[in-house]
Amino acid sequence: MHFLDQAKIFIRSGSGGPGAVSFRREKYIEYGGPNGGNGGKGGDIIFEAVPGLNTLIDFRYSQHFRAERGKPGEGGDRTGAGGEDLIIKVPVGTQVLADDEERSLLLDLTQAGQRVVFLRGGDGGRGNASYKSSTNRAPRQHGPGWPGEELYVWLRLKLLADAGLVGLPNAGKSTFINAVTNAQAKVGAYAFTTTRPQLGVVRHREREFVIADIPGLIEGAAEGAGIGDRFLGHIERCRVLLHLVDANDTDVATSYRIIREELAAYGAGLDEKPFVVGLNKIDTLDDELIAALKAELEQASGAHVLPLSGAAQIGLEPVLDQLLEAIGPESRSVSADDEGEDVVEWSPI
Ligand SMILES: Nc1nc2c(ncn2[C@@H]2O[C@H](COP(=O)(O)OP(=O)(O)OP(=O)(O)O)[C@@H](O)[C@H]2O)c(=O)[nH]1
Ligand SMILES: [Mg+2]
Repeated sequence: MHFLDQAKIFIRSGSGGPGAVSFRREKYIEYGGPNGGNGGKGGDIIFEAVPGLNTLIDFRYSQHFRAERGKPGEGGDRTGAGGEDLIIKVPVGTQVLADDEERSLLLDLTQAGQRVVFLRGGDGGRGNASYKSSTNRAPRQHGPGWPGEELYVWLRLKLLADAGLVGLPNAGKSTFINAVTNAQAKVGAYAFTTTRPQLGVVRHREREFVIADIPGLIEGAAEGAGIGDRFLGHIERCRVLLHLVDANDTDVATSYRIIREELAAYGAGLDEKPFVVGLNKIDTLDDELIAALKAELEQASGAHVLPLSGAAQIGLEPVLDQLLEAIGPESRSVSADDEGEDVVEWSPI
């Protein structure tokens, strides 16, 4: 697997700094009294969803995240400085899951810019000044600081796209996303050119929506054939699927069915999602053959089939119209600088 859509990480918030034990000592003041300040609060572990990221790959290299501990209190009633928070940046669509059998969902980061304090840093310990009482005027007591929290969690990415592209390898999915969006997906005349999901933003009829291009599926993908079907997790949240069938395949109906069966085998309701079927690469065929293949595919799918060519840019508008209609009036909002198209220089901290 060449893209990483899940990762296990260790996180720890900072412990609080210890309170100080200190007494005021000045030349002409006897019994100056306790003046040890409290320790500082430990840093929090914060998750932030940032746009423009499509993979958790960076978490392969850094897996341990510790926020700073609070500084100790000091004499002169000075409170220790707080430890710095640690902000972990993840792609929009990242879920934080517990490291247990069920992988229960702890946090779902669905909005760009969303920030959540996940583990709070420990409070600082009390300095000896705060223990002063009428009966104990010179306490040597102090608090050690409260410990931070630590946890192993799983990060899982489920991209947030409105429409997802499915099809056999070489069906022309990446060529299509390149034709209708700002994405620059790799295209190749060999199977599994695409090994990591890619998002592109479509601007159509004064609306915007996000399409996800994923690797091709082959028969038996659910059992691990090809590169398996785990990446289908990325289209679980799409509102509509665009199923592309290569018009040059020996039997377009079989090509269609293989994918439908894999979607059903994967589960998660993928085979119940609204879908649009496109007969792709029609630039290579004459009208008569196109009509015949369209009819065959319509019979197999029971759906209206749209002939198109991503490479020759034929029939793209009707496909986008259908996708927009299925997405409905409210597509997920994307701002101009939130296009998620290319790889940005990025590190998780
Ligand atoms: N004639 C023609 N060729 C196309 C068209 N679209 C794609 N191709 C060619 O088909 C081959 C596969 O295209 P890709 O866009 O990489 O296909 P894919 O579905 O993304 O393939 P995988 O990523 O391997 O699953 C490339 O050689 C493309 O140039 C089209 O509309 N017409
Ligand atoms: Mg591709």
